Amino acid sequence: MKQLFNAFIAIAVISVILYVSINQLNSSQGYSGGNTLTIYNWGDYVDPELIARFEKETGIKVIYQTFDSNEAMMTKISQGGTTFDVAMPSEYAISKMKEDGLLIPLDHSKLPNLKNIDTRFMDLSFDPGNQYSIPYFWGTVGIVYNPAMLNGKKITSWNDLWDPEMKNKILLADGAREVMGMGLNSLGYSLNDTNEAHLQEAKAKLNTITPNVKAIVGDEIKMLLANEEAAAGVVWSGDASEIMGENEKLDYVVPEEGSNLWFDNMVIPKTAANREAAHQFINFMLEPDVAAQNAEYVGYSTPNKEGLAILPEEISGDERFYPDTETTEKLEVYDNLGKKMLAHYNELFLEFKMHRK
Ligand code: N2P
Repeated sequence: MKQLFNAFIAIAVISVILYVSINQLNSSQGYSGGNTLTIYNWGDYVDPELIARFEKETGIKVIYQTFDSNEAMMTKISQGGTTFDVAMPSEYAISKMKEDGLLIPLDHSKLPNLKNIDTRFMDLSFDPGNQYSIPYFWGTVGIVYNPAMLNGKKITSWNDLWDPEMKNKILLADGAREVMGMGLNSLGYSLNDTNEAHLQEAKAKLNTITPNVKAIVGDEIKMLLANEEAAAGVVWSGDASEIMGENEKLDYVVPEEGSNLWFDNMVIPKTAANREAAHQFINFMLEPDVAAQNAEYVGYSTPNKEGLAILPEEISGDERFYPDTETTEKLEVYDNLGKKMLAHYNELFLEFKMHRK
């Protein structure tokens, strides 16, 4: 009996030690649920002043981490290990994360500012009823270019980038869907195409653009283009707007063969430790003045109707970044192609990158 009692005491002591050290580990990494909020967002995708304002208004400490592709973000979240309270995936990633059970349904009663979002961006097919995600930014993929470095030439199509005169003058954003989409669209195929012959044709076509590609880069693409280190770049619209703010010689075009229309929404991953604060943060980002300040800072297009109304006309009236419904209807939203096809797109993109070496 005494032995049993001793064993019981030993187990109890070990459990307490384990519990305390795990908690210490969590809080030393800053990942305890307590009064902290861990946000996982794209690089350069929030005005840091707004994070400071949220911390001041709520007393919640924000831990801010970044990713540079939906694929990297999904891998990290599905591995668990790190607790993220709010993340900002794009639509096809949201659909996949929902499927994989990685998201929690949102409590709309805690998001009264949802009324500020333009209904055009609500209830889209990747998340009916916005059960799991709330609009953050939206935009297109296109080409930012410097006519002064191209003898005044105007770029209008993806195929212009294959022109031998573009030798070593192009930068590409480091995204599998974006680059594969460019290859597919340039051939007249859908950027959601899953036909193997079309995909191989797109990759073979991409290989032929290699001499024109100076580099495939992340967020530094903005600095390189603004500093005229390259004449053209395949970028997300908001990056283009920021670059053009730095260098007025540049222009942005959504290629005539078609391109991508995307939506980045805020979600709460299943592993969130502080769901209450996560809702508080999402609601804060939906305040009209917050949404407007954030849009002005990052250069991306806000889905917040009330926020848009207080932005200067030179921003809200710029059709390159706020295209009307007629224009956006001609663009394609990425479908969730499923695990296998997504992996195949990544593989083909990687092969293209290797081909450059
Ligand atoms: C910001 C990246 C925005 C990603 N640097 C568009 N989905």
